[in-house]
Amino acid sequence: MTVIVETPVTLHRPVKSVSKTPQRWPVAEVQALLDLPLPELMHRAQTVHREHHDPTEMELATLLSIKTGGCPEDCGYCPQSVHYETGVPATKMMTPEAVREAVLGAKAAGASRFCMGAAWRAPTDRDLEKVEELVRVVKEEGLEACCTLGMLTGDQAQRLKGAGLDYYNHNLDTAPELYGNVITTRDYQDRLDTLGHVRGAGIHVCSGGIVGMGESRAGRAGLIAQLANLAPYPESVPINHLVKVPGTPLADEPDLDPLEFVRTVAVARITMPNAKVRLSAGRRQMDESTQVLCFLAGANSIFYGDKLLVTGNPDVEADRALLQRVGLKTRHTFGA
Ligand code: SAM
Ligand code: DTB
Ligand code: SF4
Repeated sequence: MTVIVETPVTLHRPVKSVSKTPQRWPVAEVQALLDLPLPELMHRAQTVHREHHDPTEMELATLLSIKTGGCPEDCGYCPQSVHYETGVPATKMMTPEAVREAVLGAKAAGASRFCMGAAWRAPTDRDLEKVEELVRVVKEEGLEACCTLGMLTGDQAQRLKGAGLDYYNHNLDTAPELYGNVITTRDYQDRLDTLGHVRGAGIHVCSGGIVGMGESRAGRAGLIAQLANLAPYPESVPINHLVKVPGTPLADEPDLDPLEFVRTVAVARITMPNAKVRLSAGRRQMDESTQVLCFLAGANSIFYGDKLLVTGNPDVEADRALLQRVGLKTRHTFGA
């Protein structure tokens, strides 16, 4: 029997549970973790981290926007939506030659994963053919390949798997009950359906969300519980801090207490012990001490390179210095 989780009126369709077994992480339990005194929460997160990972290793993933702007979706955080005046011009898709150059640069700088993002609601089959070629370029250069292209059909996911794609990024972004406040052009179940197609094709799942969009702790608990209750949970979990882009509806969102962000990372680590937890967007706006607290809370992956998709990321030199100061090894230094 499929369990239907109660959903608010803002959703177009009810969100089906992805598993027939009892939920591993009830939202109340996730919220109880978020509410722990910070020393207790950090101790638990570090214990889980050490049991499942080398806490001195950091994964470096580089992002490239292969098709920027002009997106028909209305995601309230996104500078690439046509619905908002953000000054981001729409571009054509990058050529395989230009992508290879970017891949070589990322490889030389020490990245191990290369993630290509496109501002689409969903790729057409013609788009997908071109992306398959780009995935092959990444694989030829020996990096792990990840794509984030919007919604996929099962057949499209199979085709990407055939091209050698290792990971597909598709974020749940927020708790189901908050989704309709942020995006109206698709619903939560669309996201879950795509994740199902990706999983079904044998591609590793990369799925996370955004913190700092005005949600309460309960909202953050709802997001983490959804991710942790996917069966299996994602191999890769990006925790983005909202980047407030002028022109987007969330541009004037009040600042989130940085410790709330750290708590969210810690709870992602505890509830998804084997996953790579990525401290994703928002590092440019975050002080280095907060980033280090995130590493201590179990974040073991970062986006590496001066740009995310359209907004800035810390300079490569600054990141190298930070990793060295903390004593973290990257694939370059641990030689995997
Ligand atoms: N169009 C595809 C999609 O939405 O699935 C792929 C690209 S989209 C830019 C990938 C993710 O970037 C979003 O799901 C969201 O989590 C993140 N993102 C976009 N704008 C952001 C912002 N201003 N701050 C933080 N994260 C953001
Ligand atoms: C993810 O979770 N974060 C990345 C990646 N997946 C594609 C995107 C962050 C985008 C930040 C705003 C921008 O530069 O567009
Ligand atoms: Fe489009 Fe993705 Fe931005 Fe939403 S997050 S507007 S789907 S590019």
